[in-house]
Amino acid sequence: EENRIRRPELLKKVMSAAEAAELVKDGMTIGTSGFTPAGYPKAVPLALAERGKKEKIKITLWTGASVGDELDGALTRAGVVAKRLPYQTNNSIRDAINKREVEYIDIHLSQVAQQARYGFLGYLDMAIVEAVAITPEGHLIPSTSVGNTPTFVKLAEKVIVEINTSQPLELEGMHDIYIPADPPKRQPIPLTRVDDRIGTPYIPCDPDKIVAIVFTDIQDNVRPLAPVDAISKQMAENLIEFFKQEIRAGRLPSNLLPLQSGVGSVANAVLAGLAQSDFTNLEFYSEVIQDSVFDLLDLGKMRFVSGTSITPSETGLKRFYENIKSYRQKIILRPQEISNNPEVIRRLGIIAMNTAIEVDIYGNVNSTHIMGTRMMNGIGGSGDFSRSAYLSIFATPSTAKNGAISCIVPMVSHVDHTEHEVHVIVTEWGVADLRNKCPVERAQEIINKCAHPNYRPWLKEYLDKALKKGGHTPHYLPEALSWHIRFETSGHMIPTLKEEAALMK
Ligand code: 0RQ
Repeated sequence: EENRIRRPELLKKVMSAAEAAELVKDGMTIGTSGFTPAGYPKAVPLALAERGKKEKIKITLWTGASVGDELDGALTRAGVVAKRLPYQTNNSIRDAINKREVEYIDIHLSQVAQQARYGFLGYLDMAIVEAVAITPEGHLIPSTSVGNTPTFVKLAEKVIVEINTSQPLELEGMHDIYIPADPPKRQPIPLTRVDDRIGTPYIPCDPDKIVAIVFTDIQDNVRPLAPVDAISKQMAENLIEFFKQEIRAGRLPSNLLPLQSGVGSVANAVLAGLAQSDFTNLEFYSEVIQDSVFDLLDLGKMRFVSGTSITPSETGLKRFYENIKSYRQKIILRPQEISNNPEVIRRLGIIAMNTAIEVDIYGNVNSTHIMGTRMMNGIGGSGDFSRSAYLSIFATPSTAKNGAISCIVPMVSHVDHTEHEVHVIVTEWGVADLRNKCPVERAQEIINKCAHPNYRPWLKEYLDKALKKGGHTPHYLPEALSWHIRFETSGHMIPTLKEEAALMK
């Protein structure tokens, strides 16, 4: 215990998870550690969920990003979560959000901490955070993610610390904690290279705020990674070919620029593709660090990695723990306010690669809403990166649901990233370069390069109808969302021959 709690007076705050959960009161707002099932508190939320099954207790929950089932899942199923922000991926909470049993606020990940400090989100009663150790000063050593923890600890009236002994002490020293001052006193963030350290290796914490310390050894509930399928592999190849063209054209250096990549299989496939390519000396300035980043490091192709969370698969996590001494030389974990900071992203010239649910012919991107209404995961960091990136790339398979859905549509049913900040679209069919093109040129480029051949004639027909209506960004409004409506009523986006014949009558 002394190894983990280095301030002796705090030893008397050690208690069971159930005792700590009693400190949570109905109506509280609670900020937790955790970012993409890494470094989130586990034992206290599970105990709180048990309490929630027996008594009425509702909280507002702020996290870093998605967290494990012990937190989002168990608390939602016990009816404890009244309101939640930001990104989430847990099935229970997603269902509750779409039934509007949980109020959900989807904000850019870089903005959560500053909006909390500015007072936009209300009062923060308590922070519940995972740590690997507490320093003699009472400061906290985070575990596999940093997320919003520094600001939550700063703002919260009370802090519960979960010391997770499954998280190795060797994590100490990997973090770089920096909280910008608030306007009008804000200064430039002094980060000019991916590997710069600008803060402290611990999260500053007033030890008097610590009301409970709970020991646990529940591991991060990491998610399995789907194997790279043929479509993702083809998208990765298309993108790598595009990078090579950009180098030949003198628009990118031979080791590219610092890369950001979102979560999920496509993002992982792109990085896996880079591992097989001949690029070297790559840099990574992103939020999540997935398995393929460890491949790139092991192969000596990646020079340095900066992120806010280690998000590998189960085997990836094992590999990280086993080789932590060498990985920690090349990885820095930062608060998400810094990993995703638009000022830094613009300065470093990041190549941002994120995933779309659907894209329209003019380049607007929907990353969050299925059929325009049902929340998937949230915007995550994609907006932080895409709007400020040197090159902003969105990838999506050209179709979903076995071809019944075209991911290239006449008009997106929800907009997260506008035509103004989307530079490049990639599907398994090709790469649409939208830079320096007016809307109609963009539409032609996207239809010809990215749409599935089965849908190209339909998209062309739509564009022709739209062009007859005229305008700078032509639309034929009676049919702009007709593909979505058709999918909802008949299970596919384009009419079958029979339906088409009926339409003709
Ligand atoms: O659903 O599994 O039920 O079939 O959407 O799609 O292809 O498995 O892709 O897992 O990479 O997720 C955008 C959601 C993609 C993710 C999104 C259905 C499809 C499937 C998932 P099923 P895939 P992925 C990083 C930065 C947020 C923004 C971002 C995401 C399911 O990448 O949340 O990048 N991004 N943030 O069938 C209806 C369509 C569809 C569709 C796919 N057009 N219509 N359903 N699906 N396209 C995150 C952080 O910042 C932490």
